[in-house]
Amino acid sequence: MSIFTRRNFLKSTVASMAVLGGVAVYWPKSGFAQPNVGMFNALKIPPLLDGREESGVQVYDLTMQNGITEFFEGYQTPTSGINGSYLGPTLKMREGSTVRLNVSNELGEPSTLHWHGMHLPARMDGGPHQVVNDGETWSPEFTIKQKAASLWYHPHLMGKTAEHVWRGMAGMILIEDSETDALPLPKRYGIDDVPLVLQDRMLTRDGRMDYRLSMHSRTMGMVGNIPFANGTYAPYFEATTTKLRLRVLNGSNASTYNLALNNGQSFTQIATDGGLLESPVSLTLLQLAPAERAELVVDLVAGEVVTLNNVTDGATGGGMMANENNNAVAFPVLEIRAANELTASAPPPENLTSITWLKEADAVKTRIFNLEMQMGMGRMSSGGNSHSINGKVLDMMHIDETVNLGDTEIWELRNVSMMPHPFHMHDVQFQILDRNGRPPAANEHGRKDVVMVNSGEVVRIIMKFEDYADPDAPFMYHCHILEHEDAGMMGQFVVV
Ligand SMILES: [Cu+2]
Repeated sequence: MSIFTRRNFLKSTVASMAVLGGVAVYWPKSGFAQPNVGMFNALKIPPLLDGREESGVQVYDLTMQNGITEFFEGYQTPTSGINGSYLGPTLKMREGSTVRLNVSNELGEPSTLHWHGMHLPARMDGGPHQVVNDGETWSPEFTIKQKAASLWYHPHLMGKTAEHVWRGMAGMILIEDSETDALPLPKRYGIDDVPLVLQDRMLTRDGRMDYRLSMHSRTMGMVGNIPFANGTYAPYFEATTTKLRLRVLNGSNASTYNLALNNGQSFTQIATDGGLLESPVSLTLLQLAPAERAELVVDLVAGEVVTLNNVTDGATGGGMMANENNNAVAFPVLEIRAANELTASAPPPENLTSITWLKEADAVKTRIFNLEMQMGMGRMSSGGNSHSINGKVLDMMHIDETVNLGDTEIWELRNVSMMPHPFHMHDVQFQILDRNGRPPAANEHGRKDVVMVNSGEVVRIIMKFEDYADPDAPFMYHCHILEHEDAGMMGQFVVV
């Protein structure tokens, strides 16, 4: 094994094929290619921010800022982050507590911070309507009215979300509750309970991470050729327990990941976007669309090295463009090095939680959302209105849907385009009724705020609108391929 030097780094060829831990690695684009020397950087763990108590409110101070990140030794990459140069702290919150987030903007340009997956008043949501100008501080306050979950936060400025996330602004939010307190799950942050923010980025040969859209990336979404986990390139993690809980977030702009262990062993999914599944689900392959989260428990044997890979086998999607966006490239995501002596962890209990299942019969309305893509060259090159929902691109002055507080509704998502679109809606955690008439897989049978809708698919989701109504402040729904969102593949609903 050779030392990974700046010199052979630069010499590594584009479109190279290498073998890492038995997995062929192929990066089809220009820029840095994968080195063939294994995983050599300790996984960075974002700092945990508990907040400070101020008269019964948990207060978190977050500053959006620019900085320099050295992803590669000797290369200074201009980036943006929250309370740091890249990514942000992991925010720990508790169900029932009231939180205030002081969001200060030192970017030199407007942005926002959106609390993805959070049930909250629309004015506190941090969407495109809650712009934080340079030099200003925005302080939303709300009470956590949902169960334990791994959520996240990221900018959501109209037309700029993709670029701001690409530059590094994102972080995780871990909500805990009395139920998770009582469960024997791994919960020591950074030791056996580890956040894993997966992203891919494209760097130029001088180390810059410019956000530049080609006609292709404008249409398909921006896909990088360098995978990062928590902003770490080629990461390894030294595990000290027989069970490792990974809170995986697909924080990429457009890529879907298909995760599997290199030894072919199964792993256990215990939670989805909005919290615990009712029972653990054993998997050998997990597809994670942009913005989706999954909490996994990986079993380890003392002394072994296991790699979590993005694989091409079994990748799903459908449609002529399904193999875009990293479905067609394999690469290692995280190498897990188990210590020679491991502390024994308890297995995840069979009953993790109970979910109140919404009944189709209780839905007062079904709304249809056609997810579309126009293929005319004129549209594709015209600056981004090739993606739309129900024939419309976002108009921030127009309310697309009006929902009554307390109602249960079914939203029928029809992908009539040629590529998959991960659909996200704000305010609620929904449940998937069916995909093309068939019930969802066991690991999607839980609380969700993002659902992949594959080409040609009809996915029906059901949700209840509770607690918060405001006729003047809309929530958003949109494709979570950030380039599609920025191009207006987004709509607004109000709860009244
Ligand atoms: Cu999309």
